[in-house]
Amino acid sequence: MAGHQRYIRYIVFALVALVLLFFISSSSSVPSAQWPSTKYTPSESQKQDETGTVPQVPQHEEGQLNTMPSDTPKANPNTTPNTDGKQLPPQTASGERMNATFVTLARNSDVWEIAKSIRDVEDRFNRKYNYDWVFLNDDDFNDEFKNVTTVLVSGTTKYGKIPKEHWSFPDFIDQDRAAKVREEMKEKKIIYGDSISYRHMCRYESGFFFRHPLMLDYEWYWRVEPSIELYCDINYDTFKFMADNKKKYSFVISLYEYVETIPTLWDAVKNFTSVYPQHIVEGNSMKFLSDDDGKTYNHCHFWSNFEIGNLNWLRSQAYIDYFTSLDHAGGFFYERWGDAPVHSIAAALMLKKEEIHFFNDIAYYHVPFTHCPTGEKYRLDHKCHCNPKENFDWNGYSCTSRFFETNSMPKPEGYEKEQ
Ligand SMILES: Nc1nc2c(ncn2[C@@H]2O[C@H](COP(=O)(O)OP(=O)(O)O)[C@@H](O)[C@H]2O)c(=O)[nH]1
Ligand SMILES: *[C@@H]1O[C@H](CO)[C@@H](O)[C@H](O)[C@H]1NC(C)=O
Ligand SMILES: *[C@@H]1O[C@H](CO)[C@@H](O)[C@H](O)[C@H]1NC(C)=O
Ligand SMILES: *[C@@H]1O[C@H](CO)[C@@H](O)[C@H](O)[C@H]1NC(C)=O
Ligand SMILES: [Mg+2]
Repeated sequence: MAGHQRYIRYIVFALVALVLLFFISSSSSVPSAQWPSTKYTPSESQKQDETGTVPQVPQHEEGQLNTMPSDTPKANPNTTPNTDGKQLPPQTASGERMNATFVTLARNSDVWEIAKSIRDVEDRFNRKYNYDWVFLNDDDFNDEFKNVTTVLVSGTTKYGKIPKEHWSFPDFIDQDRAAKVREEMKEKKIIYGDSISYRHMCRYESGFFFRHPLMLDYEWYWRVEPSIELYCDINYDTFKFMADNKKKYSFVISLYEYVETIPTLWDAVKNFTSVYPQHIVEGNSMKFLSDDDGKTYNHCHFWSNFEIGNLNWLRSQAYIDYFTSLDHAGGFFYERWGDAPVHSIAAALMLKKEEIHFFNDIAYYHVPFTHCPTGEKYRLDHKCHCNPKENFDWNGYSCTSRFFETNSMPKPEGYEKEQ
């Protein structure tokens, strides 16, 4: 009998010890890991929105059931580190930062799809550079959107609302004519053909995002859309590359535009060039756009859901005159002009051809196309996880071959195998 009681006492004692241990270990998870948190200026590590309020980072509550291992590594005498002579992952890159930001136009409902994009951009690039991220929306961003994106971005996040006059019909647009076009495009099943918001989006990306007050603080931008993927490590500062090599605009995927969305775009461009011949640069990339020296447009464009570019170029008188001229032609509403051909034609005619860069090394996906870098060695060295068979570059619908020819550049080694 006495032995049995002692046995129960042991069990009770063991249970109490276990409960104590549980509370000690779970409360140690409250301070979150500090790696990598170096910011280039401490004052900028605070996240702010336009009104200057600082959203709190959501935290685990004390005593919350947490069966995950603690974030803070503790020395454990019963184990040895398994570093095997290897270095830990590189921390934040040293050196100067460029005057640059990521920029995303999104709705609150895009939160989980942009979260995936941010995760990829951070893992492959920005965790080492901690660049800022500007989010723009025609509506107010909600707390969920701000909370989720704030914790994912390693730099400062900023949230801007688009002024109404940049996201509505200009007064020179005939509403009835625009409505009739949407009806016709719907019948013809043209993608986004009946959408008003998509047209506002294309016009905003064509002519306004770079003039938003939050964007005026920067010289360089990298545009990121929801649901994109990055497939390789990017181990250098792409903004610095642009500056050092005198680049103003860049792309990873190029293709032919749907003709139905831009029937008179080229006419409008020709009207612009005849009024403003001074804005057309010598040594431009006309050969990329036209097979007959400008008479007709071949519909080639750089896909603008990815862009790294120079904001001061977009804010230049030349670009503003170009956008204003196209805007008054009405094609954002009477047709369905996309910001991709609008940006591309501007870059091809108003920049020197050497100022446009093809980032072969940025492996990228936006539905339905993949850019997977040509060259096996590069892919292995940069831990790429894209299937080279899915690379779109040398496909017949891609204009990237034409870009190489325009610039008399040799195509990357091994490209024939990917055609
Ligand atoms: N705030 C806002 N963003 C939009 C709207 N429509 C599209 N976007 C954003 O504009 C970009 C392009 O839209 P998306 O649906 O990806 O078009 P697609 O890539 O051409 O199919 C994405 O970053 C979207 O989040 C809108 O009505 N409001
Ligand atoms: C976002 O964070 C704020 C501040 O911590 C918090 O009050 C709010 O409940 C959070 N909202 C959502 C939707 O997560
Ligand atoms: C960044 O660039 C913008 C636009 O050119 C400029 O107004 C701003 O002063 C620059 N900021 C810094 C810190 O150089
Ligand atoms: C180009 O200009 C001509 C002459 O002013 C005009 O009739 C035509 O509608 C314009 N085309 C476009 C697409 O704006
Ligand atoms: Mg998209």
